[in-house]
Parts: sequence; C-alpha cells; structure tokens
Amino acid sequence: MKMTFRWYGEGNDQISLQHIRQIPGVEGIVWSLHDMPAGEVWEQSRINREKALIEKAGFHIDVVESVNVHEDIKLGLPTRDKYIENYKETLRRLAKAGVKVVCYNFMPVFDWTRTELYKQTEDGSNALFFEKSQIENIDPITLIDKISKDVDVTMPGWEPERLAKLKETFKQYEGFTAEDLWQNLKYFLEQIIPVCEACDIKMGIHPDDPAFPIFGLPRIIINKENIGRFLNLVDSPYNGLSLCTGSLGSSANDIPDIIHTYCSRIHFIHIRNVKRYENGDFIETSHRACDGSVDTVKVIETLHQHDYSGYVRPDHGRHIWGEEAWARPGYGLYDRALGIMYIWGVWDSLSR
Ligand code: CS2
Ligand code: MN
Repeated sequence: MKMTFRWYGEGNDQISLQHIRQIPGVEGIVWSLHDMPAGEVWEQSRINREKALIEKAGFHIDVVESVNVHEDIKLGLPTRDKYIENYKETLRRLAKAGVKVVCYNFMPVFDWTRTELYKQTEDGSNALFFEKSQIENIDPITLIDKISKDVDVTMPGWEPERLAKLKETFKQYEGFTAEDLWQNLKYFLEQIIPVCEACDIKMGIHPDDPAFPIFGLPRIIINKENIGRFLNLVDSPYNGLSLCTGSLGSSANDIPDIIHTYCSRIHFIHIRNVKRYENGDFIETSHRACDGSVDTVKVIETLHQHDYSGYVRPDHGRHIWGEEAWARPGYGLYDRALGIMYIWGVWDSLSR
C-alpha cells in the first residue's frame, strides 16, 4: 500500500508539508484546489503550481480528493452536460500533471454530516459526533447554520457557495428518489469513464457519510449490495472505489467482507474508526480496533491478504493535545499521525 496524507494547501492548512514529512512512510499528498466551485474547469497553471509545491517537499501528487460533482449533475438537470464537459476537461488536465486517482462523492446536497464538531470525550480529546435524535428533530438549514458557526475554516462539503444556496437546493430535491440518483450517476459515469480510460485516471467514489439517508435525501453508496450495483453501472477498472471505513462504519457493514469482494476495484482507501451506539449515534475514535466498532485490524489484514498496492490515508482523527485551537475538525496532525503508525504497525507485523 502507498501511504498518503490529506493536506488543504498553503495558507489554508495549519499543518505544513515539513511536518507531514516527519510522519513515517508518507509518500504522497492528497490534495485539491479547495476553493474551486464544483462544475468549473481547473486552471492548468494552478494545477501545476500545486504539483510543484508538493513535489518540492518530496511527495507525489497522485491522488486528488475531491473533484466535486456539480449539484445539477446529481439532479439530472439539462445543464448537467455543460458541467460534465467541464469535469472531463479537469480530468484531462489532472492527467497531464500526472494524477492517477480522483476521489469524489455523489451525495445530494451535503458531504459528510455531523451534529457536533468538538464532542468532548472522557480522556479530554474531542471528536466529530453524530446524534441521531438531533438530525431527526432539526431542520437542516438550522443545523448547518449552527455547525458552520463553530468553525472559521472551510470544510470539505461545507463550502460557502454550497451553504448559501441550501434552501434552494433542498427545494430542487423535493420528490427526488434513490432511483433518480442511480440513473443520474449512471449517466455521469457513462460520460466520464471513457475519458478516464483514455487519460489513465482511476475514479474512486467515496461512500456516503453517514451511510444512510438523512433529511429525506437519498443516499446510495452505503452498503455491499449497492457498491456491487455501482461497480456494474459501468464495468471498467477505471470506475472504482475510495473505500472509507469510517463512513461505511457508521452503520453495521462488514467492511473486511466488502474489501475482500471488491478489492481489485479499490483505488484508494480511508482508514478510520467510529464507535456506534445502540440509539444510532456515533462518534469518531482513534484508529485502534478496540476503541471503535470497525475492526481496523481485520481491515488492514484483508488488504494485506490481497497484496493491496493502492493508496491509503488515515481519515479523520480526534483533536488531541489541544490542537482544536488551530486544526480543522477531523483534520488535525497528531491523531492522524498516530493512525498512520497503527496502520503501519499492523501491516509490518503481517509482512514479517
Ligand atoms: C471524508 C469526505 O467524511 C469523509 O470520510 O473523507 O469528506 C471525503 O473527502 C469526500 O466525501 C470525498 O468526496
Ligand atoms: Mn473518508
């Protein structure tokens, strides 16, 4: 496996590339142009600038997370064709710079959703928390308003231009079903996968987080069966997965079994742990298997059995050692670095 670390870019991430350099075994930076609105073509000069910066620090730029999909594509509006053409052009330009894998998601309206960004835990750390009863009893606009006031950085999926249009977007989704979403995803894939084949970029869809419908919006990349259906929409190795153990772990999925079944189509994997409670709440924990509901040891073991040679990154970490003062929720330095050492620990002992 090839270890990577997500970084939000110069001036946008409190963590420096020099610090990431000191985490053992990290070869690549998972990057994006985080200020690009979904649907626009990425400028080649900006791609090249990012590439130069990251490579100068000694990392590869093989993985981009994410190139976001414009809402009109998910909704299947007539304007989608223009945005799909733009998406294709961005892929071609990324390929020109040497990018190998692009991560994206196909969740209506939101990316990941939580009810609290700094939930205190017993040991004094804090973590992203999902309280089911809150989601059921609050209207989404109020929740998003509340959450986005807690942070002064932009988080993936919570970009200002997306939040500004929230009411309008919800209206557009009235009466929209899971089958509609499947159809629109198929349409999108049929357009872009041939381009990916031509320019040698592998697409990896990120599972929905949480892995169940919220606010009456459909969510489809949520379990083994649906992942199988997804891979068959366009049966090409270029149509693959960014498997995320924390997202799939928000409901009772057998993740090692999913890895075992679809391993050849996994291009990128996010490893993290979450603890599920009986009432449907869940909290993000350390990477350690006994701390959460995901058997992370078995996850790593399954990857090892399959000789997994794709990209890996630790996903969200808790805030520890006071880093909530400066780090993005889920994307501090310390717990993700500890997560990497846990992953290596299991991997190296298996290799021996
Ligand atoms: C993250 C996502 O929540 C998560 O697990 O990895 O925010 C991820 O970056 C996006 O869904 C990818 O498009
Ligand atoms: Mn993830």
